Amino acid sequence: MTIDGTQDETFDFVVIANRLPVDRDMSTEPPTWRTSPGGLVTAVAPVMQQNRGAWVGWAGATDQEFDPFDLDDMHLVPVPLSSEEIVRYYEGFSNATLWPLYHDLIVHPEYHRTWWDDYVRVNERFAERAARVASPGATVWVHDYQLQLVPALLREARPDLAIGFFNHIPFPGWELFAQLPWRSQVLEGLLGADLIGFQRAADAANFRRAVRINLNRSTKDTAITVPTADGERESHVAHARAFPISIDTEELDQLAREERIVARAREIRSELGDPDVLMLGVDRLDYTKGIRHRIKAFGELLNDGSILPGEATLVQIATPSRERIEQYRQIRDDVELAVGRINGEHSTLDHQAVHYFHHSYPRDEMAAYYLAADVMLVTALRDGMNLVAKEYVACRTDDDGVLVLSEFAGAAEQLTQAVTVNPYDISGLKARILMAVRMPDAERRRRMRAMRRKLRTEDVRRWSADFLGTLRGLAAARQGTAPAVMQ
Ligand code: GDG
Repeated sequence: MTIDGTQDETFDFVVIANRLPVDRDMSTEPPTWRTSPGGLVTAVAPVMQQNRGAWVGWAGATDQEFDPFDLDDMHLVPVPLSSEEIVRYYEGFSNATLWPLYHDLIVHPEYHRTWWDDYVRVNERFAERAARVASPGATVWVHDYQLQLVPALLREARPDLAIGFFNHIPFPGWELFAQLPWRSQVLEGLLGADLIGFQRAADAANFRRAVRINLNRSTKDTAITVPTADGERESHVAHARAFPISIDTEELDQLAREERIVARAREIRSELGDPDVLMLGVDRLDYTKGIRHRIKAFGELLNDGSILPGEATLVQIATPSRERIEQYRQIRDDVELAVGRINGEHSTLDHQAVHYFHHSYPRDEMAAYYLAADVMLVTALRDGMNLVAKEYVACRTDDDGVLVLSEFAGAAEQLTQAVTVNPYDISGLKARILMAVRMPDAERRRRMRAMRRKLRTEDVRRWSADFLGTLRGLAAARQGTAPAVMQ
């Protein structure tokens, strides 16, 4: 039922994610909704349009209830969250417990029972909304670590559904995951799905191992047999395997070929004083991204004279993120201190060593930066995939440019021609940055061409088609029917 008491419409395809792909524009009277495009929208929009899909998620405003509405061929179902739930479920359990725990404990995860209680409550609310809008036998795709309990809650309410879950971030090894006081509830929550997707095969293997150790269940290849809650009979078989996410390669390639983007790329270089080498970092300002490590390496290269002052400039775009969480304030301070130090020591009136921007840019501007940069630095300490690495490659329509890529980012498994680095090894990082800066033209092009070939076929549409095709096949096998065709 909606707020005004009318019956909910139902849909054959339902996406559930923490956030709806919209922002509320408060400058108009009355306020209106604007779509906020992101990777997930691109991935699921074609399926949404062909199957009349719905998207269940938080609308971004606290303590407010909204009725479902249609926007850009999508039916959006807002889930209300109170400001207290945002503190405990989102900033707390999702981003100060699960995020650091799933990213190798780069900072200490905090475990609070009140946060967990709200995580459970909010997951129940998402599952309940989704159960109401899903048609009989619908395909439901749940996204990310904020909603790990939703698959089991949904299965309990609606055993007729085909339920998929995709984890966008890493899944830690048992030795780390074991810390979580609610580890078995989280595993059971995920096992409600028919298909649990991860970025890397290693993440899926970590999950299956946790299931074996913690729940004492056997696994066979990707399959895990899940009993019903009373343990009496077999409920279903869940499969856990890798589906590495990608980007809309074609769209970025086209964008980067537009004359205005090419001209803007030239303009960026000239505004920066036409450095011989332009290095670029683009990240949410997050402690997982290794921003401090890359700045430290760059500073040392200038200190020891390996890179001459005036030879290279580093542009670091650090998009504001999760600013109410203490560790995010800390990383911001650390990065800004490091940038200030390097600039104090190495900048001159006509050459600045590091240009640091703490704001976000329109997509066109990002494409121009990618096209302008000779060396792209992706030095994450741990990252599920890292789409920035793939976007850089997609924008290099000139087959030039060098990608320096952390071996701890999922993207390193697909972009094998990148210059890979262990960002914890500052000497090694310096050597690899120098290698990128001095790489001969022919080698740069050979590597870039190979990476571009890969992304041309392995794009985000292929990713969602693979995931949803596999999910429909598994659900059909469970129900003993032929797989329904998802357009
Ligand atoms: C999570 C996982 C996984 C950044 N600044 C601006 C801007 N961006 C865009 C980038 C890119 C996206 O944000 C960031 O994606 P990443 O993959 O790099 O990282 P997370 O945000 O941590 O994403 C990650 C991803 O989920 C998908 O599964 O790859 O591992 O952590 O698309 O371009 N876009 C614009 N202006 C900015 O200033 N327009």
